[in-house]
Amino acid sequence: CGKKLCIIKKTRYSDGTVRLRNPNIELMDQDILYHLALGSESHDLVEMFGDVKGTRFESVEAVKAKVTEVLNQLAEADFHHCFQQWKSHMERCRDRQGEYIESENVATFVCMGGTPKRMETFAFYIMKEIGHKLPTGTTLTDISQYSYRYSMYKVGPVLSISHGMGVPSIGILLHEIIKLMYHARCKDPIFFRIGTSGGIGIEGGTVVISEKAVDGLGNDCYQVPMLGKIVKRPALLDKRLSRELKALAHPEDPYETVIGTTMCADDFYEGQGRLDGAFCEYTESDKMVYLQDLQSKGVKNIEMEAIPFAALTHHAGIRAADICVTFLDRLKGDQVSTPKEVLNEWQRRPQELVARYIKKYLQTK
Ligand code: R2B
Ligand code: URA
Repeated sequence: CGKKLCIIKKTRYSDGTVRLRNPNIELMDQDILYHLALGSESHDLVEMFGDVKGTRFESVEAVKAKVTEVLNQLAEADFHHCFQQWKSHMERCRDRQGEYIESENVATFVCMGGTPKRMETFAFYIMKEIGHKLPTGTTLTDISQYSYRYSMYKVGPVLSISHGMGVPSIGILLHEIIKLMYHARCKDPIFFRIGTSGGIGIEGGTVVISEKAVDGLGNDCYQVPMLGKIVKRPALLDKRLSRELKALAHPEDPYETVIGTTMCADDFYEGQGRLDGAFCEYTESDKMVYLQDLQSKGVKNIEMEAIPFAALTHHAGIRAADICVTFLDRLKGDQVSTPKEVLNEWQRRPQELVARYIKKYLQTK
């Protein structure tokens, strides 16, 4: 618990906004979020993403005046608490070149999934679910359309973003989205990956909430070669968030929702033990031994992004959950042969669970 507090202190300001673990960023004149087609100077990221309702102070003096006013209104007993708040405000003022925003925004929900289409569909769906109204005369547009890399939609406190396929693609996106959270001063962000996967010993259409991520060698950390050496970062997901999501599965849902370990592969074919790639140098029985071994270790599904998703969000002190539907049972085959319409319906299942979470969260705030 002490360790958790320490990570939160390292990664959060006292108001819940993200503190970057990279001292270089605040020394830069501007930070270009290249793959999102956004920049900290070219765009007003606070205005676009911060959902800030509150007072904007343009100088340290203005903050001081406000704090003095508040202090004057406070009883002696509150002084210590207020002083601590003021200190952290001042710290942020220095960090952010004298500009301070008193923010009152609710949490930001960052939902990511593989394809631009799925994330566009999710954006429209969540808009209906949370009853969000776009300003008159506007439509939902892809904020990152000119990056030609990822798609991003914003629906009130929800961001719906595509991450592409595989570890490097989601890794790049996570760096830029975590920096976006910092620049935009988003409070208490929660990240969800709503994805697809291959199940192990479970029926197609089952929803798997990952409690743990392992790579193809069984390691539960993200290993990144940096400056010629391997750096390992623990791939940890938020256990409480997984349990909260599981509790939102309805008994009347026409499918199962389970919690388990997720294996993150670096390839769809040989990396997941398939027999139907362009190459295959093992037998069907080798494949079955491998998959059954995974199953005995509690692996419920195989996908391609869980490790960097878990590790980078954890490193940033951001609560995160990976929720994937399974498209097939890998103990029964390799080809995804279920009709497209059925797969489309299955893909909505993790979205429904996340929508239930967001709705519940917003209702209790
Ligand atoms: C699931 O599906 C994709 C491969 O088809 C990959 O992005 C993943 O994790
Ligand atoms: N995505 C994967 O990575 N594997 C599958 O088997 C299905 C979807």
